Amino acid sequence: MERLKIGITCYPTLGGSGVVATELGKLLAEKGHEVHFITHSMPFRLGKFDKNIFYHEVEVNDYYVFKYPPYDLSLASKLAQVVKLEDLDLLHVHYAIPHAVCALLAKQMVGPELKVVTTLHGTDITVLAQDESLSDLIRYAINESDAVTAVSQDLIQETRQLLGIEKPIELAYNFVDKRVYYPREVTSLRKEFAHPDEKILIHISNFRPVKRVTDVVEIFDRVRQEMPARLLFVGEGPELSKVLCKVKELGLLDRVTFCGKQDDVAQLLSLADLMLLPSEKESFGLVALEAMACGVPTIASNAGGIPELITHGETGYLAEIGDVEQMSQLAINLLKNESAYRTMREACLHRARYTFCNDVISRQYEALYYRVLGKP
Ligand code: GMT
Repeated sequence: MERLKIGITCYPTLGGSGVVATELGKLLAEKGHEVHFITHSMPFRLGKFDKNIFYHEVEVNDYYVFKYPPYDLSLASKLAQVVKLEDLDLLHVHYAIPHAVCALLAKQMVGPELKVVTTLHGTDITVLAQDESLSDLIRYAINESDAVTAVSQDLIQETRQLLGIEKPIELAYNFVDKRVYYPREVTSLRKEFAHPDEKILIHISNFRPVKRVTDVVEIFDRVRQEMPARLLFVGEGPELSKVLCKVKELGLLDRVTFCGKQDDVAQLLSLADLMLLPSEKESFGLVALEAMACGVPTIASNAGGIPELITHGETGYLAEIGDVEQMSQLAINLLKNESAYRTMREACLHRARYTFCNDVISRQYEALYYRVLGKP
């Protein structure tokens, strides 16, 4: 197949969309394509040097007349420059706002032969599209992109409903690299976190209100009344102090570890027995897939795209948003039943490996690029 030159723009700091965009770029580079990341800082999962991967930093001019430095214009201008300089075939942008809009502006500048593929990740639709000052712009970004993908069927439906979009939106689930996400050997590391008879529960997020992180504490509190257990929090964000207060209020400080932001998530996941993801909204829930690939089932809320990822009773359990009582009961029953747990763990490994596998999804994106470019 012809080698493509692909530009990728995403949010390069912590977050599932940045992880997916970066991992996809790495996989495409492995397949021999030339991949150019065009972002305001180095994507945090970029890792080691690869001769097919390039990074172009977007610098924002903070001229004194600007009340707000115009990042979006700097990005559009940089995209157009890189496309021309490197002769890129297409831009794959993650998030409609601002990235798709910037890519469309770059396309106006360089010509219609440049193709724009936009991936919707969630909050660009579920939050921003509700804002009337932005909804027309998001609709424009989707309608004018050469192809649009979304990370769950639920997100596709919500996009159609909220914005009245008729254009086809292709489903491209998130994925995990099975060479990175697998149950690691962590016997000695586990001893540093818990006694052998203790269960380890884990929550990983950006601690935004939508994650309902205090529910995690409530669930954990009920679980540890039934069995010896510990809770690991990975990540940081605006709700962290509220969570800390809740942990103190319930007298759980000696049972809870705050690990902060971490790079080697597979290692930490491999320590855990159960992942908790009681979010208000989640268009996919990448972190639950990462847990699944490490053999860790998730107790989650029945929200957004989560049921497309977690099959209730097979690879985890779902309960209504905010129903901490039911979530705790499900967690307790599962952790007490060794054989049910073993079966669920196997199902997790199988589902992550075969349904959300890096090979399958990267091939899907590749096929989409060739189609958009009219290259059979
Ligand atoms: O969930 C977040 O707060 C971050 C956001 C992001 O930009 O990474 O996550 C969204 O995209 C992820 C990758 O596709 C999905 O796994 C998350 O479910 C989605 N978050 C929401 O829909 C709230």
